[in-house]
Amino acid sequence: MITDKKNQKGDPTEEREYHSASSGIFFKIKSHLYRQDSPYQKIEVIENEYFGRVLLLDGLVQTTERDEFFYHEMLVHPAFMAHPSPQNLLIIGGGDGGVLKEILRYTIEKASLVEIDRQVIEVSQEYFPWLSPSLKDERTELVIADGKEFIEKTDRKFDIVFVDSSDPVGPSVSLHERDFYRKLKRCLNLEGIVIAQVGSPFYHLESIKKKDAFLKKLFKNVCFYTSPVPTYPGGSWCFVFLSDEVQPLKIKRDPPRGLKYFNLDIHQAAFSLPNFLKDLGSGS
Ligand code: AG3
Repeated sequence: MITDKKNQKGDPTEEREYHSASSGIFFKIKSHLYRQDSPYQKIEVIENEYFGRVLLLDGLVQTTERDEFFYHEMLVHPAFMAHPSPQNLLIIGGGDGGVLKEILRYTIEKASLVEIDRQVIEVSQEYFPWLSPSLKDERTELVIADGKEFIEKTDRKFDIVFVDSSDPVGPSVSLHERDFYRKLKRCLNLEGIVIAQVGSPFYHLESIKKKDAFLKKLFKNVCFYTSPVPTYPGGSWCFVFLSDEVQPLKIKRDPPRGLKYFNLDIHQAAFSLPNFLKDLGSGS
């Protein structure tokens, strides 16, 4: 995992994220809109000619104006296709509001968003206003807390939990560990589903393999799926669908109208995996 310090080197008119020690992505900075250290991480918003506004946490690209829909639609809609009656939803992380925006397209009772860093929410409301109106929706409950501590304490149960973490560095580390998923399972209703982003199939395969090994011991159905996300390492991203009762390809409803990426053909295709992701357990 490439850490923050490397991103600071080089041309001040560019924002760079290293994906390996010798490769990565760069954005020419049209303007620097925000740069501050919160108690948890460095938060930056830049303006780029092509991608529009770009949000970075500790130097890692989280979302951009131009390509946010790939990630947010693909984190949310697959689970909504499969769950029989999704009413109570939990988002761990996701302070920018993008996941919430997609959830609120459905008729639901309540969506609770648990974000550790209040400043991420405030910055997103100011600089990504198209993502964050969802934060003010009457079905939304905002909780400023550590995601792991929240699930340790709560006795509430949810139909779907979305883990919209950053990479396993900084404040997100615990959200990638076995213990977190073990505790998360206790917060699920009978037909509950957990969806989590698990990284780049190309750059983070070892960490995906480790997750696969412990997740298989916790959930009956451990189904990885992928989607393009142009600005994330490798351009293709991996998610996991976890459930004891629900299977991802048994479709229960149509997607909402107006999506830019997701449809039922994409849903079907996303769970078809390349060989190197298919048999994670067998090779090593
Ligand atoms: N959360 C996942 C971001 C992972 C990006 N990793 C990276 N650039 N190395 C995104 C939050 C959007 N709501």
